[in-house]
Amino acid sequence: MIRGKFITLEGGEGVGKTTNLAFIKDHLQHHNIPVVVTREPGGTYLAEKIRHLLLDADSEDISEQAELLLMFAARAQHIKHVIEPALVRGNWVLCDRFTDATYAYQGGGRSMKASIIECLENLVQGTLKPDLTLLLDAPVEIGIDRARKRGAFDRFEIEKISFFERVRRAYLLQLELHPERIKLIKANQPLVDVQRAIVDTLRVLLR
Ligand code: Z5A
Repeated sequence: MIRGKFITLEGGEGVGKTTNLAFIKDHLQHHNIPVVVTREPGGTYLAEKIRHLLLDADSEDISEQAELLLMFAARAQHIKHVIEPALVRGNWVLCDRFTDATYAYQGGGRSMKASIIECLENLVQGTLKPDLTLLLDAPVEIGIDRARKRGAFDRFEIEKISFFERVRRAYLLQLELHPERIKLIKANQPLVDVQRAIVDTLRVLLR
């Protein structure tokens, strides 16, 4: 059985990850590719419980270390029970956020050291890395404006603009560090143009 491909979608608030996840799934299925769609934090029973704890805006103050460790605890479950088995079955995995989000939010947003994140990445993932990461990028105000129209805010969405500016910069740094894996998609253009850029980028994997 040929191992499936692992595709992740990344970007700040409201850049269109969820919207485009559905589009990519349809596009891959149109090419007769079996796809598993999932998200982080989450994707398994335990990881979804951890997600709930992490996003709860009424939670007690969560320390930066606890937040980071919970992200990786959820990821360990997700890899073991969903991602790795699907790839081994030959399915492609399409995941809404993965470890680049940790570098962006805990590294950039919370200013935690990249070397600590890297340690946990190695521990939890071993050699597993996405084959392709689509980084949807837009000015912070545009994404926040889109996301906040949806109503109630989670524990991340209540952060200040400066937090999201650091997140965006950290994502762009990841792009600089891993240009072979991460591809930039400009998300501040009409959806039809965003999706055209996504299809162009996916062509390499579909060959
Ligand atoms: N997190 C972390 O800190 N560390 C980690 O390691 C991981 C995660 C894995 C999970 O939230 C939170 O966990 C996240 C980071 C943290 N922080 N927050 N907040 P999430 O991923 O579930 O949710 P999110 O980031 O808040 O995503 P979102 O706000 O749902 O945004 P989105 O999925 O990118 O956008 P969307 O829902 O597809 O689109 C938003 C609106 O814009 C919607 O009405 C669309 O119709 C519209 N839209 C989309 N594209 C366009 C274009 N091109 N033009 C116009 N309108 C558009």
